[in-house]
Formats: sequence, C-alpha cells, structure tokens
Amino acid sequence: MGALKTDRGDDADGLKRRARSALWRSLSRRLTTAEVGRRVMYFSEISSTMDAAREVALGNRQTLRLRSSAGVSGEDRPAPVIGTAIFADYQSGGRGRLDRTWVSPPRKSLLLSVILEPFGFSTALSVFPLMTAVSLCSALETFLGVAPEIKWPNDLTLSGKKFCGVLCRAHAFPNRPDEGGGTARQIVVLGIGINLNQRPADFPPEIRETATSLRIALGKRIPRIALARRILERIDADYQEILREGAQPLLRRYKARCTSLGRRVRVILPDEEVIGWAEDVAEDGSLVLRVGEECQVLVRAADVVHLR
Ligand code: BT5
Repeated sequence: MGALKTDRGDDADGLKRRARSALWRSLSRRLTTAEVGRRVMYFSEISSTMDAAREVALGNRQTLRLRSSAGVSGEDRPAPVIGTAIFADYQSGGRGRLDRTWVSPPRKSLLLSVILEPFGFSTALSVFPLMTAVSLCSALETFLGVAPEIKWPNDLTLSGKKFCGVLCRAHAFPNRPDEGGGTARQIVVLGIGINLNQRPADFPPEIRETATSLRIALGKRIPRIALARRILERIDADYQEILREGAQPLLRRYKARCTSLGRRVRVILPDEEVIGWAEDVAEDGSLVLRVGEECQVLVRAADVVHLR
C-alpha cells in the first residue's frame, strides 16, 4: 500500500518526521542549562551523530545536508556550535570505540552527540568519557529510579548486561585569524547510545546475550524526549562543576559507581591480555591495575571483563 497523502501532497511519513523534528527542537527551549543543548539538531536518519557533530564544529553546513539522507532540522541562520546536541532516530553507521559498530533499530534508542569546548581546562580530556557515564547514571536514577553500574571506562550495565555505550572524540581546530590565529581550539564531542525500548528480538544475535534495554529491565516504555532533557541537564551540571572545581568531585562519584573497582579483571589490549586487580582510577581516567605483588600498571584504553 502506498504512503498516505494529505491535501498538501505531503506523505504521512514526512508529516510524522516533521512533527518529531519540531518536538526534538523544542527541547532546547525547555532546558535550564548554561551551555548544553543551547542548540538542538535532529535527524531522522544519519550516518552517525559523531559525523554530524564534526561537521557542525567545522561549520560545514553543506556537507551536513548531504550526509543526512532525511529529516535534517538545522536552521539557516548562524547558530551556536558549542553546546549543540545532535539527536538521531537512526544511524546507518553508528560507531563504538576502536571502529566497532553500535547497532540500533529506528526510534528505539537515544542516540546523541554533544559538542563542548572546555576552554582553559587543565585536566586531561580523557575525564570526559567518565563524566558522561556519571551524568547518565545520575539522570537515569532520578528520572527512572534505576541504578546502573559503570564498567570501566564507561559502559553502563544492568545485571551485567550493557544498555549504554559512550564514545568521546576530541578535535583540534586552528583558530581563525580574527581569533588571533595560533593555538588550536579543542572541541570534545560526547557520543551516547542508550538502548531504551528494544525488545530482545531487536538485538542482532551476536549481542542478544550481552545487551539489554531499559524497557527490558524496567518492564515499561521509556519516553525518549523527556529522558533526553534530564540527560542534557545532568551533563551540563557535571560539566559546569568540572570547569569550576576540577575533576576531583566528579571522579569521586565515578569511583563510587564503578563496579570494576576492587575486582579481578581481564584487561583486553590491542595485542595482549592482562589479568589483575582493578585498584583505582587515576586523575586522567586511567585504570590502575595491580598485576602481582610488585607491579602496578596504568591502563588508558582497553576493554575490561569482570572475573569472579
Ligand atoms: C561503545 O563502544 O559502547 C560506544 C557506543 C557509542 C554509540 C553512540 S550512539 C551516538 C554516537 N554516534 C555514534 O556513531 N556513536 C555514538 P564499544 O565499547 O566499542 O562497544 C561496541 C560494542 O558493543 C560492539 O562491538 C558490540 O559488541 C556491542 N554493541 C553494539 N551495539 C550495541 C547495543 N545497541 N547495545 C549493547 N551492546 C552493543
């Protein structure tokens, strides 16, 4: 059956898409944040919100339109870049860390990227993935009453199954001549994928045993836009705190939620695996791993498996 047509010749899908776009964009008006979500962009389908974030940061409006196969809702007037939150209903090339894929059927997840510019920030940018994990946990706890666990560095799990992943990218851009040239601007993009309303059959077989969604865990449908609002507000609050006070308070909250700490873990590095005790998280977010009596190792980027 063909798509329904309205008097104005719009098809029903197009109308729904525009209605969703208007809803997502109205989010920025309801936010009480200092920076995060000052501008909200929505795509019904895109390769990856991380690609869109990069193009926004570069100011490439044209590329952005070409990349989006449908439903871009950017504006034509200049808009703020920093604080932009980009949402998508579906990603054709959703990415995880190390070029792995992030899969999600249309409109079942929260898929977003947030652009920040931590100007004058002296702590390592590598704390931002940890900050994101903490912000997500706090938002989920207050909004849904659920207490996710953080598996180092930033997988969110419920009963050991992953329902949320975080991918952060830093981009350095040369200053424009009118900004004095010289020193590069550092932009950080937080990428967040949360499984909200998937049922078990929505996951591909290869992750069906290891993945879950909030709907599966809580037995109820999760409203995407309302949750998105809580998340942006929480990220903003934690981000402002980091800029004001440094990362220490945030790191304390991270350690309290990180279930990898105090456990025996297998750390999977690109070309080796190490077993040890996860003792601590360093100031830059590295995992402090004790291997044997004498040896402590700092692990910056890896996958961790919890052992009994
Ligand atoms: C992550 O990578 O967990 C980071 C995922 C970030 C996704 C967001 S969505 C918005 C933004 N735009 C993007 O393109 N990405 C970000 P990693 O730790 O490498 O985990 C990837 C692995 O998780 C995959 O290799 C699968 O095994 C598994 N996986 C893939 N999709 C999943 C899902 N929906 N739920 C649970 N596990 C999944």
